[in-house]
Amino acid sequence: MKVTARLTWREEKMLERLLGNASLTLLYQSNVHKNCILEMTQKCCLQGSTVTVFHLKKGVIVGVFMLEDFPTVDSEKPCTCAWFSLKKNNSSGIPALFLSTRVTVRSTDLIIFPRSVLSLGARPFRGFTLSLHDTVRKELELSLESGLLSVECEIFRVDGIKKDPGFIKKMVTADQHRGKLLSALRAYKPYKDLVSEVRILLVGPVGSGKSSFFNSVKSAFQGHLARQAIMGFAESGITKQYRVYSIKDAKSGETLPFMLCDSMGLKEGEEAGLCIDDVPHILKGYVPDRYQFNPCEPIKQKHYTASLPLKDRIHCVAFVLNINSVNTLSDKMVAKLKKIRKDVVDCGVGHVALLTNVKDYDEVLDDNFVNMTETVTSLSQVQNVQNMLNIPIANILMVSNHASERRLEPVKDVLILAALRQMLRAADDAFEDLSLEDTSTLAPV
Ligand SMILES: Nc1nc2c(ncn2[C@@H]2O[C@H](COP(=O)(O)OP(=O)(O)OP(=O)(O)O)[C@@H](O)[C@H]2O)c(=O)[nH]1
Ligand SMILES: [Mg+2]
Repeated sequence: MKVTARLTWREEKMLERLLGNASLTLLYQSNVHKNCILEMTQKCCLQGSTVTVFHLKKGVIVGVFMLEDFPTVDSEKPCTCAWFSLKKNNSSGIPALFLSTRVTVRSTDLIIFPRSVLSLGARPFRGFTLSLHDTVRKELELSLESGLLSVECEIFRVDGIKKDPGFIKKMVTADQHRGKLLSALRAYKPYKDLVSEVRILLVGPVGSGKSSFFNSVKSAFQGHLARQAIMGFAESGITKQYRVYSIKDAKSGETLPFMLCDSMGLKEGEEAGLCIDDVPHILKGYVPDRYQFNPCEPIKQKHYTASLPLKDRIHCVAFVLNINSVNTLSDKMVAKLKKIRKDVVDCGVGHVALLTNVKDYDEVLDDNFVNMTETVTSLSQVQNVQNMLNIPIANILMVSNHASERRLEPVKDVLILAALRQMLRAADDAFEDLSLEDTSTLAPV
């Protein structure tokens, strides 16, 4: 008989993502197979990692992931477990709790320690009941009545997961951080409401990952991979038009209070790539969306005389550099970057450096997801950028864009969203520094 999971497709995908893009296969379901611990263990032991899902009232789901094999009946063993909860219509982050623990299986109970955290009792004709320890209820943000709860239970085999407790802990924590960052960015308001949207300009060498960063930010807010901006490698660069992208939040359907402005890539030579004399015009807001860059013909000053309001100008510039080429940038490229930085500073615009193509991104994040710049692997690149562009370490951000994978990775999302948050902070710092004159809508830049 074919058994269909009660977990919806969407819930299954959320869980798979929580577990680092693993895949789930249903092994046991209490309302189809017997409400019997013996049957449960027979179907689930020796299957590798599992996730046990409890369906409670009002669409609340509580689950526990077990890294090691599901125990056999009448046995007790140490097990790496992670608890989580899912609520209907909540796509941002899953409250999860990591516990390294022990699991005991008896003929009528499945107990996950610390003692009495969970007991699953098969009472004749009454199905399964679940009792959760207060700590678990609190950590999983559950407002359930205490005592025994009737549940339906499903157990899935988890394939494609790293058999490393440290990795599991990181995956679980990453999802929590992702949720927190998303909430913070959704609630973000530019300093003193000086503008309704912060404009962030992405500049950097050809192929450094500017368009990919926009796609990555969009993906994080959409919950699926976005490929709006064209990405790839071409000698003369892929992006030829100036693009001002706004992003919608999939949860609220509303446009977020920032825009990413993608530009043509820089090239070493003269009359190749973005013309650096165009940059001040972009910063001052003169260049319209979809402007076709021409490396041989800079924008003419005389076209623009009137000053534009603050809302139309650029508020933060991100110097986008591939971390692998930071130490080998040619003198000509460095000179172009330095010239742009000077213009940025002269215009009083906030700025950060964004290093892309970071490979060891999940190793370099520590348990608390503190800044990654202290890692030894990227130290020389970070110092180099700091010296080259005179950007403080806190504003040298690192990401691995969603480039060639098929699904979103929570750890990548965390870095991408953290970088975006830092860009907005840099813009706010610059807003705070503006003179009264500058903040008036018609003031000259
Ligand atoms: N692995 C990896 N690949 C990346 C990353 N960022 C970008 N890429 C890849 O690098 C290539 C260039 O990325 P783009 O985003 O098109 O670079 P760009 O700076 O917009 O390039 P131009 O428009 O030509 O200036 C693409 O094939 C991307 O898939 C990253 O962080 N990691
Ligand atoms: Mg591009």
